[in-house]
Amino acid sequence: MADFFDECADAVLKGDSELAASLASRAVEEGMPALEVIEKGFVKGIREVGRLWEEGTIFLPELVMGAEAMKKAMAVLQPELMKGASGSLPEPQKVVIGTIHGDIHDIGKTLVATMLSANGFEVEDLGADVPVERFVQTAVDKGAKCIAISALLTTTMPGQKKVIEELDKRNLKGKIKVMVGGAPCSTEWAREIGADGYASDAVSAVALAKELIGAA
Ligand code: B1M
Repeated sequence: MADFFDECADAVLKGDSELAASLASRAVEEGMPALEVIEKGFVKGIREVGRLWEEGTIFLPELVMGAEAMKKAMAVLQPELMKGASGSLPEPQKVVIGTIHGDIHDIGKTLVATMLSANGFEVEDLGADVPVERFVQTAVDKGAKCIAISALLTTTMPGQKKVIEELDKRNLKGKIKVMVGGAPCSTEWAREIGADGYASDAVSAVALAKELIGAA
């Protein structure tokens, strides 16, 4: 399957949305494991796009085209992740998830949201560029015990801390758990801002959410 994963990565690298979508469809038709195809193929491609952009080999239009190709593939593969849903929880548990204010990166966050749903969580996905207040208010309104905040920019990471400060202001810190994730985040960062945990990918995000709500 390694060659197929390379083809998927290449389609994103070329910014070829049509090819990315057709490879994703082929993966579905041939019954390949969707998460593996996403992570070993398409995610590898988009990270390489990011690397090339950072070193100045490609420019913003190519970054945008890579992201579009990635999203087309994800649209085909995400329903498959739900079909493979294995999980149920002892009782219904709600998680509020979103990408923090100022940050429009939503591919990883959406993947995490899908995996949480597939594993039995009721997920309230607020999308991207979500104001601090909205995370907290939604968690209160929906009775969620966990808020999951994604940040992909070093400049937007401090927003994750603001959500925790807002919970603290309302005496909700510890009652509503906070997990953080996204490429620039880390366990150290989570500790520094007083978050309850950090997850590096969608699978560990599910395990962490279960641990935080006491269902692990
Ligand atoms: Co942008 N971008 N981008 N970008 N982009 C990065 C993040 C960057 C690292 C690229 C680079 O320099 N190499 C860089 C940030 C540098 C920094 O902060 N120091 C960057 C920049 C600078 C920018 C702009 C400022 C560029 C500009 O306009 N000049 C701009 C910002 C706009 C804004 O947000 N205000 C911008 C825009 C864009 C696009 C719109 C073109 C597009 C986003 C499209 C979209 O998401 N709808 C884009 C993309 C695609 C990227 C890269 C290339 C790929 C991100 C991605 O989708 N990865 C990215 C480079 C990189 O990350 N290496 C880059 C795939 C995804 C599956 O992985 O999101 O990491 P990821 O999610 C993982 C884990 O992190 C984890 O699970 C996921 C699955 O494994 N995870 C969580 C994520 N969230 C989680 C939450 C959790 C738990 C786990 O619970 C809380």
